[in-house]
Amino acid sequence: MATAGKIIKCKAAVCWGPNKPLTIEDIEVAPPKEHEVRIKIVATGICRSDEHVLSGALDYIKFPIILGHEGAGIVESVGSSVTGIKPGDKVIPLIIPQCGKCRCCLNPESNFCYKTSFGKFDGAITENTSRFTCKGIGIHNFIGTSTFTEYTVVDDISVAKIHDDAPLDKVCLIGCGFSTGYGSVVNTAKVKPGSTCAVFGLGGVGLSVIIGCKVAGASRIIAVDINSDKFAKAMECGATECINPKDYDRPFEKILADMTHDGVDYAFEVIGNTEVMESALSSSHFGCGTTVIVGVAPSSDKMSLDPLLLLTGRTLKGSSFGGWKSKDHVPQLVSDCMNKKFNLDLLITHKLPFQKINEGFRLLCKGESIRTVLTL
Ligand code: COD
Ligand code: ZN
Ligand code: ZN
Repeated sequence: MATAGKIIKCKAAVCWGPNKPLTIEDIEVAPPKEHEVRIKIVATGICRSDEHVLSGALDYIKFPIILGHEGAGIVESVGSSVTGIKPGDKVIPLIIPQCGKCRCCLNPESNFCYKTSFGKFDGAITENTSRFTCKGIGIHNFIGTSTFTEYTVVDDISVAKIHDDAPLDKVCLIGCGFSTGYGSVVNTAKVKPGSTCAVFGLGGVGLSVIIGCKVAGASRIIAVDINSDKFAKAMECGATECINPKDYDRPFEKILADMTHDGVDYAFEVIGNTEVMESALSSSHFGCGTTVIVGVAPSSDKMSLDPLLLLTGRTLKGSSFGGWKSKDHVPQLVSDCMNKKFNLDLLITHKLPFQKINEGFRLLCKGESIRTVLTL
């Protein structure tokens, strides 16, 4: 392409610090170096951890930064030594890379990678730099992705090539929220047909858990939230019943035990609340129940756990990015979406032009949207 090897000037939403609206700025995006890929972003979802940075909840983030980690686009150019990806390819940037060589990548049971910045958020791609500048100031990258910009540069281990006909304004959700929830069911819990599941928290990720439980053939999917406004959407996604803990004055695990002959087969915590994690574990059936933690609790919060719950046959697990090995599995998830194995339209409540990004955040904060997809 004519722009290959050159600096690209384009628009990006820059976050200058917590609790400030994003501003659309003219930025410069440097060409990709060795093992890097420059991508024209076409669509991006606004996901929960973008909002956590904006509200100041993630205090280790470095500013200024370009947020966004749930995007899809088209490769503009590639740096040297990049194989398997070429200009014109449709791609999804990956929040967890897959180098294919480290101890985690070589373990078929793990979807982590030594090269991940997930959990350390150092604001850089591999070379410890980013390719963005604005008004002469270097701008940090977010979890190796940064999708709130017309062009971004990512490491080649942090991008998956997807089907040429993939609808980018839908499959962008596969970059984080959908895959996180859905994979926690099919990979981490390995829900079996006919089982009983409880899903705590009905945001975009929790609804994706419900979609996964339905695909896995669960016969009961109990959706739990303290906000009953979330129930209609949960039923649409496949929940078989919805309950609000606020409607009861007994410990919630007792309510669930009564409803399910002593507990559920699978419980999912999709909020990030340690008390709910404890309640989810207690709601699972002795001898066979599995609980999966999907929500990320504030780092100061600790879970307290009666070891007897585990000793008597319950399993407790955690799941990031749904256990998917990112580079291997994202293309398959995109094909599954195109083959209508699941319907991402259920999660997309709003579509806005990129310039209205702050409106998208407002909708998410107020709980009025599940997902807003921005098109660039
Ligand atoms: N009991 C029941 N429901 C509750 C409770 C409670 N005590 N507290 C809150 N809820 C409900 C809320 O009403 C809401 O409906 C739901 O829980 C949470 O919804 P959202 O919209 O906040 O959540 P999601 O689905 O967009 O995101 C959930 C996560 C678990 C991913 C998120 O909150 C999280 O933990 N993010 C951590 C950051 C991270 O790294 N995530 C991965 C990349 S985004
Ligand atoms: Zn996310
Ligand atoms: Zn690796």
